[in-house]
Amino acid sequence: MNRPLKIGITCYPSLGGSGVVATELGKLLAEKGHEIHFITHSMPFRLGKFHRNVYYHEVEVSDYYVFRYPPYDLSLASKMHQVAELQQLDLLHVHYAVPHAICAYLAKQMSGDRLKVVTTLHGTDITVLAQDESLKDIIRLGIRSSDAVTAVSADLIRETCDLLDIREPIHLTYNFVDKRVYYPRDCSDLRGDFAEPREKVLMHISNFRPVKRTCDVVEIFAKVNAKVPSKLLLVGEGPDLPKIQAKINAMGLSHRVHYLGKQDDVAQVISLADLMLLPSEKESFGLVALEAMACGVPTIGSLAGGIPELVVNGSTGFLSPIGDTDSMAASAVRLLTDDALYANFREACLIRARTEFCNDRITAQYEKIYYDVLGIE
Ligand code: GMT
Repeated sequence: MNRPLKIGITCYPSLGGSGVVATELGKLLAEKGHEIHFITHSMPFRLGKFHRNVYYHEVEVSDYYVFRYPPYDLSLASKMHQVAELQQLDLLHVHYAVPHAICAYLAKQMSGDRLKVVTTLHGTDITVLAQDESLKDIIRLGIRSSDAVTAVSADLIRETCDLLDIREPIHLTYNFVDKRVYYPRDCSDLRGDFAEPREKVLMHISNFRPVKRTCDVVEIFAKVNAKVPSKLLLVGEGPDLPKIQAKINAMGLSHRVHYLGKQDDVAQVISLADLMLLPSEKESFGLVALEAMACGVPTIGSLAGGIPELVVNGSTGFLSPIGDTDSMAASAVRLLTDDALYANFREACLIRARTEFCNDRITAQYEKIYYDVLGIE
């Protein structure tokens, strides 16, 4: 057994799949005996109670009067360096190329080459930001100056290499779910709060940004509901939510939709659903489809980004071209009206989540990357 490591983790600590993955990874590594130092502007929302071997260092931004824009990136880089020195960190594992990989690069310049940097790409840093010519070079620097780079899907690796002309290897490290948390929960009591026994429950969870195509969620739901009496549970909040609410009202569906807002206990909420809807325009991975899979809930989604690497079309869900709501609705109706088919999909979901995307497997992959960059056999 190799020696335990001292690891600094930086992520976006508020809601979002990347923050969830970074926080859960930190907690799992801490359980394995590593010392984890979160270096973020606020407490990662999934950190919750006290955990042995987990520490939190808050980045405070100077509001010195000459600053028109308080320099968060410089404060973060300085904090990374300070924590690295004080705690004798072995490495920084940053989630997102900008600004985190750049801040880690600066911290390494201050601390010296003994401090290694591992960067995980989650998607929007590449699929959205790297499209912006003014940011391309700095994202490329963040990636090239890291000692190791990982990405959450093969599709994201391909897009990163194409867009940024990256030749260095990028490790494929899929996202994971903790099998102790994500499993089918008994929701028989709770389900009655949202749906009649004869009704099916469709669910969408996101930050309601345009990339999620939440209008398609409503379209799919309307088409399904016309054939199979159903309820739609919308979880999360974001810029497109008012538009969606207006659409739902205009379509006369408001009595069939429940808005659950932001929810912490996602495994419990997902267990209420029969199907997860994920018709995104872009999705480097689609963590919510994995969370649903682990709870035995198949996904109806789009053939976007990394979704097909996660959802096996025709086995753990059905995928259709982006925007093809007719096809997505038809697939949903097929699954909801064939009990034997649905049972097969549910079983396939549980097996796939437990084998391919289980926390033990992915955590071990990250540990190997850490030991490799540190030159520890
Ligand atoms: O999807 C979002 O808008 C949030 C974003 C994030 O920063 O958490 O999600 C990205 O990272 C997740 C974790 O790796 C992935 O599951 C999401 O697919 C990815 N989002 C996009 O690619 C749009």
